[in-house]
Amino acid sequence: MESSYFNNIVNSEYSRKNDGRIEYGTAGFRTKSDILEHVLYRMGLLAVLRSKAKKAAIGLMITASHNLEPDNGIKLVDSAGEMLEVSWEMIATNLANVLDSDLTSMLAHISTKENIDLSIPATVIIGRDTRKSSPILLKAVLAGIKALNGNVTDLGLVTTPQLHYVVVCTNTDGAYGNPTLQGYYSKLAAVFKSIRGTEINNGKYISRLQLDAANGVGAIAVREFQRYLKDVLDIKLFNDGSGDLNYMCGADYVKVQQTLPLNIPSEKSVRCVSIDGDADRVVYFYIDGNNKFHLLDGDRIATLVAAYFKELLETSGLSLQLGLVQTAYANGGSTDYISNVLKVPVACVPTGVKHLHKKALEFDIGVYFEANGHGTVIFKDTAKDAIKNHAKNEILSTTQRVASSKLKDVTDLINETVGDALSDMLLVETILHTKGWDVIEWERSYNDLPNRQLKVRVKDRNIITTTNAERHCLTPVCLQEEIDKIVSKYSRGRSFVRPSGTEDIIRVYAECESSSDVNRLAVEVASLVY
Ligand code: NG1
Ligand code: ZN
Repeated sequence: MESSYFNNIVNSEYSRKNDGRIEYGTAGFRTKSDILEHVLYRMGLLAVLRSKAKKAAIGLMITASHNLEPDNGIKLVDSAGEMLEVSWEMIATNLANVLDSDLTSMLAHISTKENIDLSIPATVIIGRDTRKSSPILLKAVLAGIKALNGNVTDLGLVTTPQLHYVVVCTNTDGAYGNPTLQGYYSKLAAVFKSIRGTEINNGKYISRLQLDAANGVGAIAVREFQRYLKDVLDIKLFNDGSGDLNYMCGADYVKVQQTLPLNIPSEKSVRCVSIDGDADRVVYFYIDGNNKFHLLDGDRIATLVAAYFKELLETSGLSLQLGLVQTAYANGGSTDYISNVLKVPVACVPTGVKHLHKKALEFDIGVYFEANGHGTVIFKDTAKDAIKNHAKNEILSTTQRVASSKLKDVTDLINETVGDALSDMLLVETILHTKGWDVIEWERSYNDLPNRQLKVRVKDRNIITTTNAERHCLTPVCLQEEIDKIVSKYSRGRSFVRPSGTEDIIRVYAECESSSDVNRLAVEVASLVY
């Protein structure tokens, strides 16, 4: 069957028109949209094979997340809603780069090597962001899926986490929720409302926030939440899609530039939220009475969430192992706080959600966040059962019972499949509401060390290789020694360099005690890699 099955697969409309190599990186394929059509066609083909291999529905998201409008990209979502299995990343890269003349034989090779039963039906669930190039790329994907007779569920304009959610719900026969957008909104909104009860405000917490949607697809989802939550949470929407995507706005801009996004009114002490172009990252910020900008990033969200879970576990008397996973970009202030004050085990892994997710699976309850605001909480099945059963335990005291059922409700508010800006936001809002905290109280738990990120353009970023969760350079030889020398001059100094997986640059990170020195530290280290 195999050789004939892949006949007529080469489609002249989607022939490979350039020689440049493209790689399936931490965020799938991502580059200028005008050189992506053949890649998207081929990913349509691959998604059908992956679906047959897993005997389940597979997701495809067309997005370039926080990148500017001219870029686009595609990532595959595996059957349990997680990122594509690592061994298939290489298969995807090979398929994207093969000559048209070898496409048929490579598909046959993949299906033999992966032992794929081609008679099994395939389903591919597709989502896309609001980029102007997305419809053309969608057409290419659809052509690929159709060429191998796959079935398609096209969700249209959705956030990346919504696509992950629908894939999981589809493959678990609805046990995780209804596999529709309506299922997504109603599940999260219902839990959010039921936890909040009738008390809309509490203590210093006021149920109002300003949200910068990066002019991306998240704005559509926010409008839906405005409808679902209109009586309990007042969300003022900015950068709602009428301006340029991710241009001087969105979570990445706010995190890296540490400044207000365009269009957000600088109202003193008002909680503000920025999400990115596909709504899988979220950061908070506010302006104080002196017009100073304060950022509450992924590290802050992680510590708030971990502290809350720790409190609920202790109060309910439930013994589950809680752990937190970060990357080298986590602020040293947050890591000290987690280890020394919260006393929650903390692990550091290389950049990229797949690494964080994998490590978090080792804990009963694993909280993971990148400093840029991409993260979530995941639970072992046994932990979820324990939480459910504990809430029903009759010998619990009232305090234990209340904590126990809160723990259960909060679990339902989390999109475990992937970092989800809006589900994370609802979780933060829930915790702040419960504690009666405004954003200033939240910030009080620890001090961030002043920090700076720089991008350096080099000829070949891959000359830099790293180890120890990217915190030390292996090559070029002696580079680490030079970095160490510079860092040792700064009190509480820390700095590292690594090649980006999504842009053709080297990233430089620096932090130290003094805000007036941190720029100098970053520039000194950056000058070593020019
Ligand atoms: P690179 O370009 O490899 O640094 C960036 C982010 C990652 C992750 C990916 C995927 C930083 C420093 N890096 O990766 O955390 O989110 O994009 O989008 O924020
Ligand atoms: Zn994103």
